[in-house]
Amino acid sequence: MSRPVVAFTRQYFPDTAEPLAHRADLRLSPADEALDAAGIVRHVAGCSAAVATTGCPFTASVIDQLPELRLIANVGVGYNNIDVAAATRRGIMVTNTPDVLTESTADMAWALLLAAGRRIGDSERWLRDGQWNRWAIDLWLGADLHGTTLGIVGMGRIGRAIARRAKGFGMNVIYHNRRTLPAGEDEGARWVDKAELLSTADHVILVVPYSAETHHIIGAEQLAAMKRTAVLVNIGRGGLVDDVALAQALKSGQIASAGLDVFENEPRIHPDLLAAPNAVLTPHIGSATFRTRRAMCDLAVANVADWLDGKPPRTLVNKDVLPV
Ligand code: 8YV
Repeated sequence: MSRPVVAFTRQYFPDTAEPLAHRADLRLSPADEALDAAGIVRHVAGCSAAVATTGCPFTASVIDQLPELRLIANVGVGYNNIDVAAATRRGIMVTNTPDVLTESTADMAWALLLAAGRRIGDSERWLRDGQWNRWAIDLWLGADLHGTTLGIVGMGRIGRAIARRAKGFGMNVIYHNRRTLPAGEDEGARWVDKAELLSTADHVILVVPYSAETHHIIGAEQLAAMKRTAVLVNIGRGGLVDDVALAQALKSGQIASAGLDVFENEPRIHPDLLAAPNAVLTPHIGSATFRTRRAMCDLAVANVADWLDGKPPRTLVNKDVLPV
């Protein structure tokens, strides 16, 4: 009997695929750039499992063109690159990599909040440009974080880890998520509706999954509702924020600054954001630590191994795909 073929749609660590080599044929990614939909169809054709990641589009149409596919193992906790409903209809299992990236992504939210609040980006550029030839009492003044109110949109695992860190900064934490079920109370956070969060938080962090429902949850109207001294951080997905409206709000001083790890059309960044001195921009590196990225790859591969063993993958997203 022929061995199952597992496709890797991106280049991961050189040894990532090794644990599967004795039980499956491996089709490694030919290039380090992202494959588009047509590229994925070509690369994954005939494979029964694919290891994917953010930016690898497994749309309904891609899935329809891959009749042999049984499993998509995403390297990432978010899986908005996959049409899970279409996969489920076709009986394809979808897995993600929760938990292993929670703490490093929460760290990154704080890195961006601190960098944008305390003007690390623009003051560093000024120093490197050789402009540090004077002192003034009001040079590079930034926002206080300690003792202020932090608003977290999305109180899942990463939101809670962010809230835990806020304790050390003596911050008051409010949060909003769809459910009013206790989610952040253990962290001393208080649920408020979105309007209250935007108007009362001194700083706002977005860490909610992206979906049609959360598309542009921050646009011109919401930015206008925020404090003019506020810092906005986005470590969720680019589509949560209307980048054009944000660039405008940064330019007009509607909000003080932003720390962004994700963008609407990444890796293409809106030129007005690139031009905004009061934005700290990072290339989607929320989970990018040595330990975390390894753990994510290991978990994705463990999901494929579970499936090869005939077991339900350990972090299956669409549990309704399993036979009852
Ligand atoms: C990764 C992420 O950077 O987990 C997620 O949802 O967006 C990030 O951790 C990404 O999946 C790797 O491409």
